[in-house]
Amino acid sequence: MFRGPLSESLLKKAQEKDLLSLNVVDLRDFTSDKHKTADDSPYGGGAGMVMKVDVIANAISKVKSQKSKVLFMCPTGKLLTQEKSKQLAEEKHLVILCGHYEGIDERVRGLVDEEISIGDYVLTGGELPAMVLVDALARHIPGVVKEEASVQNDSFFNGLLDHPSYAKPEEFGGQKVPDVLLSGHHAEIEKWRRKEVLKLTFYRRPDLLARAALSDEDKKMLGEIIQNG
Ligand code: 4G1
Repeated sequence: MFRGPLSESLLKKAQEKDLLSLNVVDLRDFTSDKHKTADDSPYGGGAGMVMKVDVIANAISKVKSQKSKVLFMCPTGKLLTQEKSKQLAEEKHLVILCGHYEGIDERVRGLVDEEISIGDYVLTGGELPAMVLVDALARHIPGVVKEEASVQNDSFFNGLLDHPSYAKPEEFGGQKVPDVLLSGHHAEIEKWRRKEVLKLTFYRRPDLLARAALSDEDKKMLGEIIQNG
């Protein structure tokens, strides 16, 4: 579940360039019995198994150092945001704990610095959420994304959605590329894009717009958008 995302694309290149180093740790290597038992049935009975706190404590203590921050991917965590991914990219060393299939002993919470969730849906494990977190934070490490402007201009850099983009052909299925984009008029293009950003965010994600820092020019454009329906 880790090899795929980590050995492709930007994350692969980031590791090759030593901008980022990742180690996958198998909890079974931190068990103490010959069967390598990492889970057990819950006290009080019931279905499912519980990941053992002693195994996890052993693993964390061996993997972490003074400079580590220990994260736990779990549904009870705080929702991952762009802001949080940026913060975590500043950390020297992260240890990311993931559950799999089952619950985890409640006392594990005391072993971690922060609990993080990527959203409200049931998953089979925290592995993919961990990869989502790594992907989001890697983009903030200088050199990982080729063009710095690409990180800065990204949707969500300013908390809004992205403007629409077009490439050849000029017409597809009766849909034409907006004239302004073919005009070569840079200032007009920027103005059009900003208006599209505001329009799209207003209609699709008004919650984002409510929290965004808007300029006077933005507010004027929004007024026009709302007036024109
Ligand atoms: C109750 C979702 C349980 C799931 C409520 C987002 C989900 C880790 C995440 C579950 C997980 C909801 C995440 C659920 C996750 C133990 C192993 C927990 C998998 C597990 C909404 C199963 N972001 N889920 N429980 O999915 O780890 O980080």
